[in-house]
Amino acid sequence: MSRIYLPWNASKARIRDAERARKNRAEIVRELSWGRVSRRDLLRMGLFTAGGMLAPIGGLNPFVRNASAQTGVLGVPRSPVFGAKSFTQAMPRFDVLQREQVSCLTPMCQAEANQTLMPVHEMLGGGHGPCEGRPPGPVWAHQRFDEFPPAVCVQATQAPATTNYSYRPEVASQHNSGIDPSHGMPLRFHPSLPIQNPNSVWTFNGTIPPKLVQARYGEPVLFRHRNGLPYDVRQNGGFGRHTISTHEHNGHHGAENDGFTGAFFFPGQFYDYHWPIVLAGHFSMNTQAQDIMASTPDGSGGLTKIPGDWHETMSTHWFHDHMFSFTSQNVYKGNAAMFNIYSGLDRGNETINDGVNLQLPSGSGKDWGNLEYDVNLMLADKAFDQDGQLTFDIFNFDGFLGDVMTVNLAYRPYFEVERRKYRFRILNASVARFFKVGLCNASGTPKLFQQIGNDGNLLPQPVTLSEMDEQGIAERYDIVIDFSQFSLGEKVHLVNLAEHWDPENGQLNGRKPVRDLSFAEALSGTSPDACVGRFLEFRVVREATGGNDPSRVPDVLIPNPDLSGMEVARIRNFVFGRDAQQTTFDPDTAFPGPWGIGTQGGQTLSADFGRLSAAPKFGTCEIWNLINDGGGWDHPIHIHFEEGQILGRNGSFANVKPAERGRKDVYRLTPKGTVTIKMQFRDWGGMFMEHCHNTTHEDNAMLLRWEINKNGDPYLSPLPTPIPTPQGVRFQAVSEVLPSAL
Ligand SMILES: [Cu+2]
Repeated sequence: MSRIYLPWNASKARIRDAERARKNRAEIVRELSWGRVSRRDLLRMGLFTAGGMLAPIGGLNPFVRNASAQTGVLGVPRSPVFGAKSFTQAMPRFDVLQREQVSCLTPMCQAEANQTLMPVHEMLGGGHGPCEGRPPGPVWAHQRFDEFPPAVCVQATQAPATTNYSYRPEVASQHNSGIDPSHGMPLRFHPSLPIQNPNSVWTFNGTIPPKLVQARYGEPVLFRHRNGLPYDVRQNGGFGRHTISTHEHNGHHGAENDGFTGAFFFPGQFYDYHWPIVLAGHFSMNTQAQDIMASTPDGSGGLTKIPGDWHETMSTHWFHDHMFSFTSQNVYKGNAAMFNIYSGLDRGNETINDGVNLQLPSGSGKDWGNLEYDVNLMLADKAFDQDGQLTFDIFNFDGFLGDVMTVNLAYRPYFEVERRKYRFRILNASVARFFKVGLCNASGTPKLFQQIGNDGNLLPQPVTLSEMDEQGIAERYDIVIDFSQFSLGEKVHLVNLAEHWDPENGQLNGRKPVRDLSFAEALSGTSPDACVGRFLEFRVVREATGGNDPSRVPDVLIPNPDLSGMEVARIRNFVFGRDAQQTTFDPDTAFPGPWGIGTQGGQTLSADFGRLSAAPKFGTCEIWNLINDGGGWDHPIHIHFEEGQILGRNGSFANVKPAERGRKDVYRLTPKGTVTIKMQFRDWGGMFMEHCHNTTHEDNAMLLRWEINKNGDPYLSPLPTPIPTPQGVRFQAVSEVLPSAL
């Protein structure tokens, strides 16, 4: 079944049937999320067909009384928006999490997981368990903790929805469309939409706007994530899991800080993530920190040189949940934040002209990290039930699609700008929806802007365009729009041109965008896909503050690291496909498909986080071929820890678009496509993942574990698998090591 939203003129009877079916499906989702029935059970009961449909079996089957269900086509009612109109609410800037002294931490952070015993809530089995959920012992200790003692800490609590009384946009309200942060901000997607129930939405600190962490190279961050979700697994508003694991997306850190899918923690516990924030190559290149290009703001206008390869400087990350087989629900429910990393090159200060700073649009009041003209945008499609509460439907293995477009968790907002350049860091935080973002004026004429970054990395050169490439889930595209090309009072829009509606079967299609529309088509208002068209309105309300725009977009940003001379230790092939097999049946670590990954010509396997599928040797360089099995799907494949460069698409570098010629961490395969990448494995070790970032596919088993081994003590080969429980983490041997892994 694909997710199909009924037309507005659908009959009342059909809408009623659809709503009843949705309620039935929601009950099954609830039973699943409570753990009273597992997806394995549903598969065994024959409720899921090979095609990912809910089979017509009595009792649990929501389709039995609906004739159209027999063809697999069943609508769900469109999400009600309670009369909310587009562009009638201001877009809130991100809520910046406070940077604190490490001495604020209670208890203090430590290299190995804190195993101090605490009483465990009876809903979690009672008894006692460790206060920190990180797996214990030396293998999961923070690597090189003494060498990189945390210089700053950031704390957040994953919590049910509540009103925000401590919103910190870190810009004056004139740079936040007039929003007064001292007013409490209830958790709702628009003033016309109902306030979300506490368990409909779970976010960082339980509030909106989404959160932003600011950090700079050379200043290790300790991120303490507390789990404040309900102890009772059933108190989840129908979807979402109360155990979490937090992945710093594209982080170049030790694996104990990567948010491994099997290293989750429970309500009442915390997990200390140690993000040293070093340049890749820290231990092997420029080790004496002699190159000023490898540098970080010193806090007073100067630079501090740091080791590593400056061509590896990263800028725009995000972090989000990675709970095994619940990632899509948890991220959708609100476990998604952004993380800006500043450096000598990308300083977040547009006036310091020191020969290193690129002076990208940002601001100048602070030494680094100015946000006035540097704006994070989180795009996500959502769906509501008839009460306006956030809803989710897992009975769709193609990919969940919503019909309500949000930016920074606000329904189709507007944002006030000055006549000057702005940087926008655009994140696709959807479950399965791809975007294709373009810019146009009020009359629909496409307008030019510059793409400066891809996956958070500044490109070798900016690329000028009026519409970007498709943007897969988790990809970040940084752009600069120069609003001086517009007049005061003008309104210009970001437009989504990627349509997931499939006219052949009349359904929304979670497999890939079905069609990239022209501006005229997207703006016509006729697309059955409600997330197509204008979604963010820029209102040009002022001249540039100070009368001029000191920011620049240089012709050269960050050249790629030169990998051409690197010896290739290994070529690996990964095939991403359907109808996967499961060869291990560990109830804690294995999950049955339908999606999977075939490694080195082996069979397509569904996820088992106890299985080791690849183990590149520390300090080597490899070429990986990411191959789409076909079937008309796209898969945005994310490889943790190491970013790569695309050597070719379908065998040719000529097929790689200019805006993809930087460093990447998510690779859209395109239908039938193959992407060839080159990567190095250095600095840190441990267990990492590779998976589809269509999180519906990921959760339904298109995920594998790989390890960087032989990094000296305490690394074993392979590592034991952590099995978290509220009473402590136990370890077990790997369930399988693929013969081709080592
Ligand atoms: Cu996929």
